[in-house]
Amino acid sequence: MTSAATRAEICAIACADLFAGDGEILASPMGLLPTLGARLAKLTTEPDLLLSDGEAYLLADVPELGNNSSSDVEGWLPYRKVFDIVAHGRRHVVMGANQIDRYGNQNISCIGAHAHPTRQLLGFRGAPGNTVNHPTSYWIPRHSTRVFVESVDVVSGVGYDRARAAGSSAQRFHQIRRVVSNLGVFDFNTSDHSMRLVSTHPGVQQDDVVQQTSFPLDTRDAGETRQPSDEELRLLREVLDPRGLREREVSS
Ligand code: F8G
Repeated sequence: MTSAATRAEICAIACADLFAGDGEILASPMGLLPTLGARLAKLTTEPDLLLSDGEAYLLADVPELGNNSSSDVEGWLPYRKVFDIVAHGRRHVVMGANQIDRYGNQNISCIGAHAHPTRQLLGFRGAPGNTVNHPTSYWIPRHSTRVFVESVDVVSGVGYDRARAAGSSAQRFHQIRRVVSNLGVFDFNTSDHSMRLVSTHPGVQQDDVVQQTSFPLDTRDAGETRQPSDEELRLLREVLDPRGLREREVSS
């Protein structure tokens, strides 16, 4: 009898489902759980996904998390080449966010005023180009009102309101697919493209999510995040992450 899925495993499944229907594109998961999800998707529903080692090599196989040394390299993809793929749009990136707001504006740049930040973070990185060129999703390992804010301090990834204000060229390829946090799954399929709750993870109450979110959430059609199949659990536990690194990122 397979033991029940942990919260980390539910998050890994939700991250794998981000790539549903993507086909033969470059998957660029940033972080442990998104990487685990992309590799699980490749082994199950999305065999045509192109995976990299997160630095400069395309992988021919699907290695265990944290063990790229054993993988077969099938191509070289330095950053300058990634920009070509970004511009062509055949990519789905899963980024993180120090802050994200109700229209999907993301901040990984700094906290406070850009001219005099109280905290310098990663910087804009590829966030602006990603969000106006191809599908973008977000992974938030610690859902809180500090992250899900009324308004981000600095916009790195562009949200639906700003894409709309910038006009059709900014909107044409703009698509924030989903946000996965340790509490639930969210999208922007509402009339004004504000964030809505798609599902809460098993054991999470909708009120938990509402309390940990600084802006109103549409929760009307929310369900429960799906459970992994026995085969998906086997792949997670025995093939992709036998050392259980996933449990360090998300506690149950
Ligand atoms: C806060 C907050 C908050 C943090 N409110 N304070 C404080 C108040 C916290 C700490 C301090 C630090 C295509 C492409 C690219 C490339 C390509 C082109 C990308 C070339 C590659 C390179 C490039 C972008 C990819 C991501 C980011 C992934 C994360 C973070 C994190 C943790 C969010 C999980 N709200 N928040 N503080 N990158 N990483 O109290 O204060 O600030 O806090 O796509 O790059 O250029 O383009 O963030 O911060 O997606 O998401 O790791 O920065 O580690 O340590 O938590 O404690 O020190 O006082 P973090 P953290 P203090 S795509």
